This record gives sequence, C-alpha cells and structure tokens, in this order.
Amino acid sequence: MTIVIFIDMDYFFAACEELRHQELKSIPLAVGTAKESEKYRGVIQTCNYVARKFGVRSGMPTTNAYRLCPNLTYLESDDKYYSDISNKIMQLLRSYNRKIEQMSVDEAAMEVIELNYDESYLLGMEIKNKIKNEIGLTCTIGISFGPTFAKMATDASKPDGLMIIKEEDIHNFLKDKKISKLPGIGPKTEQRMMELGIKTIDNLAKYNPILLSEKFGYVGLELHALANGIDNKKISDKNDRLSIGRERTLNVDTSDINELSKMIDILSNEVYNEILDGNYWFKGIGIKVKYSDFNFVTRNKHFNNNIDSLNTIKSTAVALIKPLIKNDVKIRKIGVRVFAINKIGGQKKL
Ligand code: TTP
Ligand code: MG
Ligand code: MG
Repeated sequence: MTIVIFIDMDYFFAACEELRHQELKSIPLAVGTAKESEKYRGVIQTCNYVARKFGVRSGMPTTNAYRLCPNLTYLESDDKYYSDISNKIMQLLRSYNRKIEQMSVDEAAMEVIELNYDESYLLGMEIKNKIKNEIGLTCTIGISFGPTFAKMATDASKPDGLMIIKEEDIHNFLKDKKISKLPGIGPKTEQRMMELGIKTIDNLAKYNPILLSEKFGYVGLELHALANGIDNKKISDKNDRLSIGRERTLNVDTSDINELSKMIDILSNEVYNEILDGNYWFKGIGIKVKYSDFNFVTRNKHFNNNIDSLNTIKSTAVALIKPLIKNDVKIRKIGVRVFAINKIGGQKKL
C-alpha cells in the first residue's frame, strides 16, 4: 500500500516573521509584496490566523485588508529569509530517507510504502513535533492514499492539524464540497464549470467525462477521476536515486572471509564509481547475501552524516557480512549497495 503524508506550513511567510519578531505573535500581521512605505499599492501574500479572523486573505489588495482590519501590522516580504527556512524544513524532511516531492516553498509530499494508517499517523505526529522543536514553526499534515487527497486533508485541518482520509472515507469527504476545494480548480475553471451546472464535487463526479474532456482536455478527465475518489498520481522525487547497488555470483561458493572481501572490494569499487559520476553523498550502506540453499538475508547500516568514501563502503560491507558467515552453508552471491542518496542543497561536490 502507498500512503502519502502531505506537509504544509501554517501561514508560512507571516510565521517566519513571528519567529524573529516574537512580539507580533498575538496581533494581526500580514506580509505583502510592496515596500512598507508603498503598502497601499501592493497585495497581501499571507497573514497570520489572528488577521484571518478579520477576513484578511492571500491575494487581497492591502488597502482592502486595512479596511477589514485597521490594526493590521504590515511587513514587506523577505524571500531570501523564507527560502532559507524552507530549505531547513526540506532538509529535515529528507532526513527521513523517504521519497519526497517539494510542491512549493512551504509544502512537500512524502511517500511511505510500508506503513499502515496508524503508523503513518505516528510518523506524521513525529514530523510535526520535529518541525516545531527544530524550526520553531507549526505545520499541518494530511495523510491519504494519494497526494491530492493528502493535500485536501491538509487544507481541511489547518492550522496545526493532522487529518487522515482513508479509501473508505473519501466519498463522504468529497461529496458536498464546492469544486473550488479540488486542487487544480482555480477561479477560471470554477467559473466555466459553474456555467455547466457543476457546483459540488459530487456534481463533477456524475458529469459525463467525455463532455468534460471536450471542454477541459485531459485535465477534465483527471478532475473527474479525483471527484470519483481516484488519486493515483505518483510522487516524483528529483533526488530519486534512492540506492545504487551491484551484486554478483561468486565463481565458487565460499565461507572464506578473504574470498568474500575480494568480491566486496570489486562491488564497492563499481558502486563508488557511480557515486563519483553522479556527485552523490549517501547515508546508508547495505549488503545482501545469498546462500547455496538460495536463502538470502540483507543487512543495512545508517549513518547520521553524509558519507562519500570508498573505504567506508568496503569496511562497512565487510563488517556487515562477517556475522552472516555460516559453517554449514556457503555463500553463493553478494550484493553491495548504498542508499539514502542525496546532493546536499542541490549542490555538487567539487
Ligand atoms: P500557502 O501554503 O498557500 O499559505 P500559507 O502558508 O500562508 O497559509 P496556510 O496556513 O493556509 O497554509 O502559501 C505559502 C506561502 O506562499 C505563503 O506564506 C505566502 C506565499 N503566497 C503568496 O506569495 N501568494 C499567494 O497568493 C499565496 C496563496 C501564497
Ligand atoms: Mg502553507
Ligand atoms: Mg502551501
């Protein structure tokens, strides 16, 4: 089963400002595009939840925001500062060594393949706590079987929330919602759908898909599928070289550590060459051992720091294989692999 854990930071730009101006925490605060001296010309990018109580929203002209909330504190946005914090958050998420797609400056989708919903909930809570403790900000987490529904779970439980939508709950979750709640339906598409009499997600689900594809192209079909509870988009991780490995059958089955070490040397060198080619770092080394009776075992070692050394691959693989050597059954095949691969901050090694 694939589950997606979706993370979106709460009132991100304004929350970053609160982090360095604690005194702004309990008063209405907005961040916008214009300089403070020219604020009446700009638009609001985001605001804290105190300001939202007055009706202030993203995209609203700042003049309108002041009309709704005369005591609003306004700050000009500082993109460099927000993107530094965003990078720290993404790095924290990457430390879980799972497939991650960053969707925007403040959101990412993480794929978990071996966890059930209860386990995903615990992981979600752990991520929330870690972001709170290490970055100092709150986020909201949505968990579902696809990235779009996980995002919708996030939207529905903001701020500082965590919500799960399972397969059996999706139709109830969707059916009475306005179509604008579906990610991908902006004001224009919403308007065109309204003209066809499509107001709720349930209306969309029941609409003729052929007519939808005529009016909206492929997107129309995708939206129709979503409205019917189908969300099978895959997460695409641009650092997706999750592991690099080599395995080979020995010329003669053996339990001799010297023979096994020779093969580990060969495999490690091959893996290492690929690491050099891609300018990768990694945080895990693993081996696989297949015995003459065709049983096999795998062993992994995780590191806290990034590794890029050939010697570490070799010595770790040898250390991992030693306890697996048996007297009664010989080893037939060995694999060496490195995993949790990344290019830190997208930068290449020199
Ligand atoms: P969002 O995640 O959409 O919003 P948010 O984090 O401010 O609030 P929420 O708690 O509802 O998630 O956007 C992330 C940041 O992107 C936001 O803090 C500011 C910026 N942004 C704009 O610059 N313009 C916009 O119209 C929107 C929606 C966001
Ligand atoms: Mg956000
Ligand atoms: Mg966002």
